[in-house]
Amino acid sequence: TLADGREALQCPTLVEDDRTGMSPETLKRAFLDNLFYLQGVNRTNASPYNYYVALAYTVRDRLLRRFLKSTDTYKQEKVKLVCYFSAEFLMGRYLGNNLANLGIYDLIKEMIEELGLDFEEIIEQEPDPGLGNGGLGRLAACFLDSLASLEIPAIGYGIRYEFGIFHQMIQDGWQVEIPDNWLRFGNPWELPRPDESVEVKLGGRTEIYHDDKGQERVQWLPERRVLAIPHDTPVPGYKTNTVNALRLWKAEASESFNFEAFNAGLYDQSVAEKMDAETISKVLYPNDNTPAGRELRLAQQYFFVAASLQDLIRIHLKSHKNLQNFHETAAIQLNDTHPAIAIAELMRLLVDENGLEWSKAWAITQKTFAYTNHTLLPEALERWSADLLGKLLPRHLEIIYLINHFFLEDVRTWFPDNEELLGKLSIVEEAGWGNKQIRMANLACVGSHSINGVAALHTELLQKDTLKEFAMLWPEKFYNKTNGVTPRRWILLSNPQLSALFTEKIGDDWLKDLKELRKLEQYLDDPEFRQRWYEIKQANKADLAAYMLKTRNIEVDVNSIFDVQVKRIHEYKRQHLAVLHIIALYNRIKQNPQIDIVPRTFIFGGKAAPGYFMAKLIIKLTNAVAEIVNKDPDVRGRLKVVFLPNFNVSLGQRIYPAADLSEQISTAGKEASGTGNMKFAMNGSLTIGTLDGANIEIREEAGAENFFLFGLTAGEVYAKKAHGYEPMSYYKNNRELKGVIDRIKSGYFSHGDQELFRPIVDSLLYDDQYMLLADYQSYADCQEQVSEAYRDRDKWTRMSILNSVRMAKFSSDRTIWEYCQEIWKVNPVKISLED
Ligand code: GPQ
Repeated sequence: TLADGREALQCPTLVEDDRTGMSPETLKRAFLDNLFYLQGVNRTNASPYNYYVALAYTVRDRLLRRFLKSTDTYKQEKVKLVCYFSAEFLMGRYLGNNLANLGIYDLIKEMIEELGLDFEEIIEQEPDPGLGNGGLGRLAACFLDSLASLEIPAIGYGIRYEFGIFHQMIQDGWQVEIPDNWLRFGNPWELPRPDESVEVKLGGRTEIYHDDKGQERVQWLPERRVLAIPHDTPVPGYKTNTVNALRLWKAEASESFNFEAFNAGLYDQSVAEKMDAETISKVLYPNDNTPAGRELRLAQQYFFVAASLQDLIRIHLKSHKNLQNFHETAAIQLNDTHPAIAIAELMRLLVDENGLEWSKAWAITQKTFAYTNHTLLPEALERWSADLLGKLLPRHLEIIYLINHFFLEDVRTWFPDNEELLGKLSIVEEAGWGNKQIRMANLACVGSHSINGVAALHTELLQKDTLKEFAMLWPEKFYNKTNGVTPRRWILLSNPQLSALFTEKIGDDWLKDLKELRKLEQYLDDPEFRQRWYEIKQANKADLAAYMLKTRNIEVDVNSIFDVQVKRIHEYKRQHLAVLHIIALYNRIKQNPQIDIVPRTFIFGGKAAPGYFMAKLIIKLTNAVAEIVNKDPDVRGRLKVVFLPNFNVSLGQRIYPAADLSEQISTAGKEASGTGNMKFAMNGSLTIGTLDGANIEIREEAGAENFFLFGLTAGEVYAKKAHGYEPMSYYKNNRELKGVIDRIKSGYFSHGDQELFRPIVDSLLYDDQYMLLADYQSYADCQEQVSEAYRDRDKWTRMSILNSVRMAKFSSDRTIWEYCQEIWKVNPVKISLED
C-alpha cells in the first residue's frame, strides 16, 4: 500500500514540494536530486561545477512560481510595463544574488556546509555573465534589481551574446584578449521560449503600392530574415514576490532558411547563410564610450529592438483592440542611443504595418520613448552613415528622413531664418560630398518625451553644451536622474561583515531604505564601534591581499593604504595621472631612501578596448612601473603596485570592500556620472576626486570635510582650453613633474627602450587633451593630505563611517523611484502568491 511505500522510503506523510519547499531537509533533498537526475552524477564523482548547477536549479525552482505569478498579474491587471532597452546588461553572477534576494542565503550556506562542501567554491563556479562593457551595462543591471525590489512591473530587453566581454590576461605587461565562451557548459538561469520567437527583417528595398482603398503606401521588401529567440532570466526583487524578466534575444536562421538553395544542391551556401544569421548575436562589441561604426553592430541594435517591439505589440494586442494606446502599455527607456533605431521601427510598425496615420503614430511614439544620455564626449555620440543604414534598413532611412523633414519644418516656423540652428538640430548631418550621417542622439531627442543625464553636472552640461539646441527648444523634456547602485549586490553580497554590523545595530530595513544607515552616526563617538569598523576593513583587505598573492604572486602590507582605481581604461579617466604620482613617490624615495612615506598599495584593474592603442599602452606602463617599483630594495615594501587582470563584477565585489582610497580622477566635465565611486563610498572608502560627475554629489552628501578634492573645475578646464592650454609650461616649471616624465622618457621602465612610452609622453607634452599636467600638482598635494589623514586611524575611521552611512542618495532604489514618478508614471504592483 501507499502507506507501506512511504514507510519503506522513510518518507514523512506530509511531503513538502521538492521544488518549492524551504525547509533544510527539503532543500537538501532537492539539491541532491538535481545532482543525480539532471546531471547524472553523485556525491562520489560530482565536481564543484556539478554542485553549482545542482544548487542553481534548486534556487531557480524557487523563483518560478513568483516569476509566473508576476507575469500573470501584469497581464490580468493590464499594467504599464517599464521596458528597459539596453544593448548591455552586466548582471554579474546570479547564484549569490538570487539567494540573498530570496532571503535564503544563510539557510543554503548552512545546508551546503552540512554536506561538507565549500560554499564559496561553489559560488565561484558560475561564469560571470559579462554582457556589458562597464558602467552603462552595470547600471542596467542595478536598475533591474531595484525595479523588482520596488515591485515595479518591468522587463529588460537586450541581446543574448554568445560571447560576452573578453577575458583579459596580462602577458609581459600587455593586455591580451581571450574570447569569453560563457555559455559553453549551458546556463541554468535562462528559460528559452522558442514558441515566442519572432522574425526580424534586414536589407532589401522598399516599394510603393496601393492598398484596397487605393491609398498609396510603402512596403519593405527585405533581402533576408532572421529568427529572434527569447531567453528569459528571472530577476527577483529583494524580499518581495515580484520576479521580473530579463528577456535576451538570440539570433538564428529562419526555419525556412534558404530552402531553395538547399534543394538546388547549394548546401554550402545555405549553411553559410545560416551562420550569417547567427553572427548577429555572436559577440558583444568591447567598446566603452566609443562607437564601433560597424554594420554588424547596427544589425545587433536593430535586431533586438525590432524583436522587442514585436513582443510588446503582441502583449498589447492581447488586451487591447488596437495600438492607439500603445504608450499606456509600455514605457520604453533607451539606454543611450544604442537602441534609438526603435523610434523609426515603431513608426514603421504603426504606419506601414498597422495603417495608422503618420501624426497619430508620431504622437504615440513620442509618448512611448524616453532617452538617457551617458556621455559628454563628442566623439562618443553615435552616428551612422546614411549609406550603411540605408543598405541594412532601407525603410528606416526613409522614415528617419521623414521624421527629420517634419521636425525641421516645425523648427522653421518657430525660428524662421535660422539655418545654423537647423544645422545643429538636424538628425541628418551633411558631411560633404553627399556623405550623410545620421545622428542617433538627435533622433533620440526628437522621438522621446524625456531626455535625461545621469548626474547633476552632466545634465547641466548637456543642457548648456552637448544638447543645448534641444534644451532651448524643449526645456520641459530635460530631467536629471543621478545614477545609483543596488545595495543588495554592492553591500550585502560583497561585504557580509559590514552588512552584519549594520543589521546588528539598526536591523535590516537599510536594505530596502538606505536612509536608515544615517542612524549609525550615533555610534561615531563609540570607540568600540570604530574598532569593529576598522577590523572589518582590515579583514576585507586581508582577503584581497590573499587573492593578490594567489593570483599575482605579490605580497602586500595590509597596513598600507589600499589605493584603488578600477574602471575601464580610458585617457579621460586618467589612470596615467595616478601612475605619474606613483613615479613621483618612487623618485622621492630614490632621492632620499630614508624619507618617511605612509605605505601604499596601488591597485589597478580595468579593460581597454582592443582597438584603443593608448589605453593598452597605459596598461603596459602601469605594469612596467609595477615591475620596477615592486622589486626595488630602496622601496622596501613601502610602495606596491598591482594590476589585477580581468576586472569584472565578481572582482569588483572583492575589491570595493577592501579599498581605503577610491580614485575618481577624471578630467572635470568628462565623466558623466561614475558608479564605482558610489560602490567604494558605501563600503567605507574615502574618495580622492575631481568635481566631476556624481563625485560632486557624493562630496555634498558625505560632507566636504570627508572628501579629498583636487583639480580644475569643468568651467576652469573649459576656460583654459579657450585661452590656449600649454602643457609644456607645466613640465618646464614643475621640477617634480619634469622628473617623473623624464624618468619615463629615459627608458627606465622599459629596459632602456626610449620609444615604447613615447606616445604617452608626447601626448602629455604636446597635447594633453585631458589636462593631466594642469592637474598634477593639485593631485600630488591632495595625496599628501590623504597620507596625513591615514596616519590618524581614528580620524580616518570616522571619515570612513560618515562616507558609508551618508550614501543613501546613491541607492538605485532612489534613482528608479524618480524615473517611475517623473518619467514613466508607474506605480508598484503587489504580487500575491494565493491562487
Ligand atoms: N558609459 Cl557613453 C559607459 O559605461 N559606456 C558608454 O559607452 C558610455 C557611458 C558610462 C559613463 O562613462 C559613466 O560615467 C556612467 O556612470 C555610466 O555610463 C552609467 O551612466
